[in-house]
Amino acid sequence: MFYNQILSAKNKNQKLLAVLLDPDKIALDEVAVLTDKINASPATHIFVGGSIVEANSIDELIVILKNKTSLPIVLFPGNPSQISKKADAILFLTLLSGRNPDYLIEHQVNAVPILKKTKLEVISTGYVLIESGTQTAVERVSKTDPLDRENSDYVLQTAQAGEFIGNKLMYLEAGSGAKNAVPLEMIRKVSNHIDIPLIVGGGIRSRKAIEDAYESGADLVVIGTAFENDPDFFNFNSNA
Ligand code: 1GP
Repeated sequence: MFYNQILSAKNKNQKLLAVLLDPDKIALDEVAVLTDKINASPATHIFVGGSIVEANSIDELIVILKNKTSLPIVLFPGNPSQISKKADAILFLTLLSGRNPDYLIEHQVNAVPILKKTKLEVISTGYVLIESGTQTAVERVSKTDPLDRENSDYVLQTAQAGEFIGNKLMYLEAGSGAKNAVPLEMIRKVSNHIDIPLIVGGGIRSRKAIEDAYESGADLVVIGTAFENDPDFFNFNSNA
């Protein structure tokens, strides 16, 4: 159902926007106020997760969110410990850019018994990490190298392999807080040559950068750090 909504938005060329909340970076007593800001923003989805979530507060965070918003809550987990049955859906990620079997199949296998006890909609998602100028948490935690930001052909080939494998979404990721976002020409190339919806995130910090990503072919843009640093980010007054 949530996947079908994303697909139908893509078919209508309606662009989607997710706010990423990392349970380790927000205090639970701030969530209600932040959710009001999200409700007043153009966000269409809330993603919850991070590379390392140490706080054992994902369930609690989602309960507060659910009380305050009707936006879909989608898990974006760094590992199976971040699964919460309180969410609506989960991006079931495969780190296609890396060659670490833990992030290609081990975590996925370990997640199954947990997922089978939930009603979460599981959405197969190819996750492709692109070099962004500095080492990001995904690189560090997954112990994998990102793909060369100059080599769009290889990034496309990787995304197409994910599509052939059966991924339902493709996520081009520069990494949270990335110095440089995914190059626009890379977004364009990938979006022109895959049929599944394209998510783009990492290092996007302005309204213009969001618009540029959409114009280049992103179907859904993810904003994490910019909103963490400035809860008024979506007012778009100071950063246009
Ligand atoms: C990270 O793509 C997301 O997984 C968001 O990145 O924190 O840089 O917005 P930022």
